[in-house]
Order: sequence, then C-alpha cells, then structure tokens
Amino acid sequence: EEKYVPSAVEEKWQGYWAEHDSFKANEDPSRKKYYLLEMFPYPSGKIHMGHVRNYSIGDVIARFKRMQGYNVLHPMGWDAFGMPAENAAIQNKSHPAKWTYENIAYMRGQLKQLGLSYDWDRELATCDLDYYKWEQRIFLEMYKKGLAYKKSSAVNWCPKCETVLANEQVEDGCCWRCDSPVQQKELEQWSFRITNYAQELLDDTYKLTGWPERVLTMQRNWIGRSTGCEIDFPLESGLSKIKVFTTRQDTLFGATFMSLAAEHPMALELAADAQRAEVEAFIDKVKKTDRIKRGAEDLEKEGVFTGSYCINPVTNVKMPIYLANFVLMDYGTGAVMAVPTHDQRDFEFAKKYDLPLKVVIQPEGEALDPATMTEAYTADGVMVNSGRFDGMANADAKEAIADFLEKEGIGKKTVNFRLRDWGISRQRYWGNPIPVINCDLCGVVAVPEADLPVVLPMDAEFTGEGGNPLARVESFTTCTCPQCGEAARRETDTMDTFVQSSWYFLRYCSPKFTAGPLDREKVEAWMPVDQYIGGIEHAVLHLLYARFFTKVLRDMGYCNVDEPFSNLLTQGMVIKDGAKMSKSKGNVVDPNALIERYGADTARLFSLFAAPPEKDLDWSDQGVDGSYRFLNRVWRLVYDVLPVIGEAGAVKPDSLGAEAKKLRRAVHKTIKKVSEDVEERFHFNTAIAAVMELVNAIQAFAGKDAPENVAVVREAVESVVRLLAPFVPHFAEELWSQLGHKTVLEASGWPGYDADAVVDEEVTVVIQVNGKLRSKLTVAPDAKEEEVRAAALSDDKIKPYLEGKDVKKVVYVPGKLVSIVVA
Ligand code: ANZ
Ligand code: ZN
Repeated sequence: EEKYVPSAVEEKWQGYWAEHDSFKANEDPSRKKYYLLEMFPYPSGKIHMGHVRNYSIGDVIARFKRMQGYNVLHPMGWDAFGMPAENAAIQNKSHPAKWTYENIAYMRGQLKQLGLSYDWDRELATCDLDYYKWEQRIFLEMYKKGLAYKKSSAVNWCPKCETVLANEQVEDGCCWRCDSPVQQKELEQWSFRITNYAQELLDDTYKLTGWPERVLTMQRNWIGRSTGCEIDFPLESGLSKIKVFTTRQDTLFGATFMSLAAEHPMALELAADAQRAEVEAFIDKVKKTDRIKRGAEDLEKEGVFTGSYCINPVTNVKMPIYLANFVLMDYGTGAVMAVPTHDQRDFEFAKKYDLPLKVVIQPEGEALDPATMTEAYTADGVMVNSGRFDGMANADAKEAIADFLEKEGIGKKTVNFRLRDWGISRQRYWGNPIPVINCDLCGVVAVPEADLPVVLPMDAEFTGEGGNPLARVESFTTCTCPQCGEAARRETDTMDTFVQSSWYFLRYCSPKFTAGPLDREKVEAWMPVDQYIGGIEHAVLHLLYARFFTKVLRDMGYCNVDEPFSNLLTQGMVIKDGAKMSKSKGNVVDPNALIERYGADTARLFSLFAAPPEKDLDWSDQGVDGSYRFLNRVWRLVYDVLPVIGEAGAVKPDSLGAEAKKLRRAVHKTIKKVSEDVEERFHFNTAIAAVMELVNAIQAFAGKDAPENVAVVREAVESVVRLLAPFVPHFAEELWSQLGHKTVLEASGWPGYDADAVVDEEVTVVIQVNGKLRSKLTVAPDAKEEEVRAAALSDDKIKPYLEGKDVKKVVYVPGKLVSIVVA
C-alpha cells in the first residue's frame, strides 16, 4: 500500500502543470470566459497566512470554473513600488530594485509551492519599466484632458524625513516612522480630478449587486453627496459677502453667527485692528493641527472673533464673524452659518463664547427654551420663529426655503461632495516618475511622447538623509525644456502606488502588448473581472481609485466597461489566540513551516475548511492536524478499493440493491451540495464537510467488494476525488491518475449530478396516540430520530390529542411508527 507523501506528490504535479501550461488562459471562442483575480501582493519579503488564505480561496474558484469548462484568466503580479523598499535599501545599504526583485523571486517560489493555478506568462511587476512606462502615457493623456493637474495644497509634512505623509501615516500628530511632530505645509502637488466622476462613482454603486453591502456603504459615505443650498450673507460693511454651504437651509432663521475656516481668504481682511494679533495667532495655531483632528467630532471647539459682522439675509440680524477650528477650507465654501440650537458643534461653540441662541424647530408638542437647552436639537419638528414658514414641517420648509432663496437671488440649490481630488505626488524615489519638466520660463511642460519613458535612474543613493533621493540624482534632474530649449529641471515627484494598482487588472488582459497600455480587443474579451478577492482594508481607496481609472480609460477609448469588478469578496483575517497574526503579537504561523510539515494541500484545506471566506479564520493546530488526517483517510480509501474497482463499467441504477442505491444517492446529493456551496455561496467549509460525510458513507458501505457494486463504489470514490480537486489539487491529481485518468483539470472534470439519483426515497410512518392511529408522515428512510419525533409531535392532526395532556412517552420504530403515550 502506497503511503501519502505530500512533498513528492506536490512536486510531481507542480512539474506536470508547468510542463503542460495547464493554467494558460485559453481564449477558445466557443467557451465562456471567467476572470478571477485576487488583489496582488506587495513584495514585502515572504508570504504570510493571510496571503495563503486569500489565494487559496481564489484558487478554488479558478479551478472550479476551469473544471466546469470556462476559459479562466487567473493572473498574478506584484504591487512593487513603495516606501518599504526604500527603507530597506537605507537599512541594508542596498538598492530598492534589488530588494524588490529578490523578494519577488522568493515569493513567486512560495506561491508556486502552494500549487496556485496562475497563468505565470502574464505576471507583471509594477516597477517593471514595461509597466510603468504605460502609466506615464496614461498620466499625460489625463494631463491633456485636465484630469491631472498641479495645485498648491496643505499636506502633512514630516520635517525630519522631509516627506509628505498620507493621513494614515500620521499617528497622534506624529510621523509613523520617526515620531517627529507632523506639520501642515503648503506644497505644489499633482492631483487627479476624481471629483469629476463623483456622481457616476456614486450612481454606479447601485449597479454593483455582487459587492458586499458594507463596502458599498463605505464607498458612498466616502463620496459623501450632500444636497443643500449656497447662501450669501452680506457683510455689515456692504462691501462684500460670505457664501456658505448648508444642508439645513430650514434653520436659516436661527443662524446667529458665522464661522469661517482659518484658511478662508477673507479671514485676515475681516480682522479689525483690535483683533488682528489674536486672529493671526489663531490662524497659525489651526494650520498646525492636522486635518484628521480638525474633522474629528470630539475636537475641543475653539475660535476667535474677527471683529466684523455680516447680516442674516432673512432676519436682517447682525451676526458676529468668527474663525473656528472645526471649519475646514476644503469642504463646501469654507464658511458655515452657525445655528447653535440645531447643530451640536455650533452649540458647543456658542456656549463657550457666549453667543446668542434662537430656536427655529420645535419638537411636536414641546417648547424648547434656549436658556435651558443642554444640547442642540437635531431631529425633525415644526418651524417656529421663521416668518412665513412657521407651522410647516421642517422637511417641507427645506424645499420651500430653497425655492424662496432662489427666487430672491439670495442663494441657490447645490450638491456637494465630500470626495476630494486624489493627491498623487510622493517625494520618494521608488515610484513611477511623473513625466513632466519644470521650466522657469514655460512652467510645467509635459515630456513629449517621443521622449517617453522617463526611466527611473538606478544610480540614486540611499543615505537615510531626509528628502527625495531622486532629487539628488543630477543626471536625472538636469534637462532642457522641450518647449523653449532652456535649461530646466525634471519633476522628481513620483506617483502614489495606488496609481499602479488602479489599472493592473486591465493590463493583465494583454500584459505583453507593445503598442499601448492596453489591447482593446483583449480587454473587451476578458473584462470585467468576474470575481475579485481581497481584504476589507481596501474597501474605500483602492477600489474607488480602480473604479475611477476604469472610467477614465473608458472615456479615453481604452476599454468598454463602466465597472471593473462585477463581484467582490472580502475575506476575513487569520487570527490566532484571538488576535490578528502579527510579529508584535508573536502569534505568527509561517506558511513555509506548515508546508514543510504537512504539505501545501493540508495548508490549503485547513484555511478553506476552518471558516467561510468572509469570516475571520481562527488558527488551530488541531484543525491543521485534522485536515491532514482526513487526506490520509481518503488516500487509504482510494488505495483500498483500487484493486476491486479497476474493471468497473457504468452504473446501472435500476439494478442496485437498497444499500448501494443509498450510497449512490449520497454521492449525487454531495455533488449537488458541493457545486452549490462553491458556486453560489463560496461556502467552502460546508462543501468540504459534505465531502467528509460522503467519505464516511463510502467507508461504512458494507458491499464495497461485491461485484455488483463496484461501479457504484468507483463512481463514489471518483466523485470524492473530483470534488476535492479545487481544494487539494495535487492530492486529487495523484489519486485521479491512480484511478486511471489523465488530469482532473479537464473541462469535463467537474462532476454533474443525476437528478433522479438525488430524489429522496420516502417511507410512510404512522403516528399513534395511546395506541390509536391518528396520522401519517412521509420521511426519508434514514431520517434522524429527533426530527421524526418532532414532526410527529407538531403534526396538525396530532396536536389536538396532546392539548392539555402530559406526553409520557414517545417511541420511534424507524421507518414505521411513532407511538405517543399521553395522560
Ligand atoms: C447650517 C446648519 C444647521 C448645518 C444645522 C447643519 C445643521 P454634510 O451633511 O456633511 O454635507 N459645514 C459646511 N461646510 C463646512 C466646512 N467647510 N467645515 C465644517 N462644517 C461645514 O454637512 C453639511 C453641514 O456641515 C452644513 O450644514 C454646515 O452646517 C456644515 F442645524 O449649515 B450646516
Ligand atoms: Zn521652457
């Protein structure tokens, strides 16, 4: 008897697949396509259990679809630019490219060891010149269309690292890397005009029926569409006016003061002489606070009076103008009409600075008194103190006041988005150079197409000193202006790595195309991605940027899809001892060690069996062991029956005995269940559990050796192997070949079920109460005792006999009788 040796089996079949190009994406026009994609990894060094899980989930679906006969596209690549490579270079006195490509080589080997069914011919790394040069082309097209532009904006700046920090890189107001206090700094930054697509990005979330609702909600909130009004408040001086954005024009009569952002262009000119010093100090202070804090709800409200007033256009009341720390310049108009009675922030502010309160919405049947209010009243109610609008429901007054403002020329209805343009400039070396030249005479000049690509120079030095190493490479920065021919300086900002991950899934359709970024014909054939799989941490940014890019590329004529990902699966984390696996927690399980000890198939099986994909997976050593034992059990079963089932022909359903029929029913029911669990729900755990039950049933089948049953046994065992193939592919291939076949991946590899065979056989069970026949049930012959008893006791005809009585005894004679004794 052959022993199961995972390493031997896995090496053999990985070799076979490579030799036969088994996972090459077929483009057979007679078949349907299926594009399966997992979010590509950052080449950080080695894969972790989260990767194993993510890619195992994807691989099941890819292999399943392949066995069903689809043309499957299942590519893999590397999100290879980014900061860690640069940090590692500084630490190891090496080069980011060397570090990155070494990591890729190592991790590629690890993925191959897991037996993942990738079309490696399509592999790409975003730091390959062959990839990023096309991105430069796309950038310039966006620049020409006004979708890429340069603007001065406030950024988080670490003075020690001399670099811009993303919001996520600011921890408690300090740099995540060196812990220096972060400053706010005005910098010229390149941005993508994603706001042009805000409405479409929002509308299309309603078409994404294959996405988790939670992710869609996060995207909608991030886009943050608000409808309201812009309203003009004249200055008391009459010289100018302040425009506010409000979603609550129904509260206009209750606006008692004005709050401006510290950066508001009118802030300084409004400051009266007596207030100027205080105002300037306040502006300074606010500008140093980071944006996240300023937007936070629990921010301590602070402000300063400018000394100037404006006029409420409907009440003509004088409103003092303040600067307030919670008003942001980059939302709405940077000015807020403050209604302390109905907005909590304004309430806190008014209490602190002793500003007037006026109630304009009353809860039904109650009278709010400003003198005793302890918080703002933000719910709906009836309009009061609002002139002709008194007595209306405030929801109706919203409409009525908006119409009134438009008619009077005081304001107009507007829509506002929370979404900001996407700042893509990074002052870093290891990224895609933004292909422009800065000329003193001509300003920003695009690198001419003929001069593309702008190649990232390899001779940069990584000293760990602050600033962008790219800016210190003279041969790179020195250039002549393409427009005027004078000496100029090449742009040294590189693009955010989110840019590369915004279109890699499109490039996979034609990864070697040399005439442009995308081969439209191929893109049309493969896109959209039928199933995308990745972590919930990408719910907002990556997915939103990828959707934006797809629309931009569509509008440029590169592709014909509106949305890149038809279905999205966000897998849960891998946790151990109740916490996410991480170095700091010391609870990391190394996939290498696992594979060495048990083999890749066990690693895959465990990570698929222990939890449904969206749930967190709780690591358990016993669970791994159990998966390994199960594989050994199947192995032995197959080898046990091999000698007898060799010559078996087709099953003849009508000639089977009762027990054989029962086994066959179990086989076909399992095929049905596994197909549905995999296809519709990705409930791999219950699918595997069903196969385990089937294995038990086969083992328990007494007639294994009887000649009249060999066909049934063969069908049963072969079904087990085929159903397991997407999960434990090497293992299944080996057994499949032992069973005398070629490869289980073939188009016909996935078994269908016989509809006749899954129909339950039924038996009639009579129900007696105190010995008298009262009703009948039809149940499966192998129905569980508890179920039959419960069904009998809740039977409509039986219930009246039980009413008000004590059930003393219930006896079940399997397949025949339920006898109930009452008193
Ligand atoms: C008056 C008012 C009365 C408001 C009231 C709310 C409640 P959303 O829904 O998020 O769009 N606002 C406007 N611009 C702002 C800025 N730059 N910084 C901080 N806050 C700003 O929020 C819109 C509301 O946020 C606006 O409606 C405005 O306050 C405030 F009982 O106007 B409201
Ligand atoms: Zn010039």
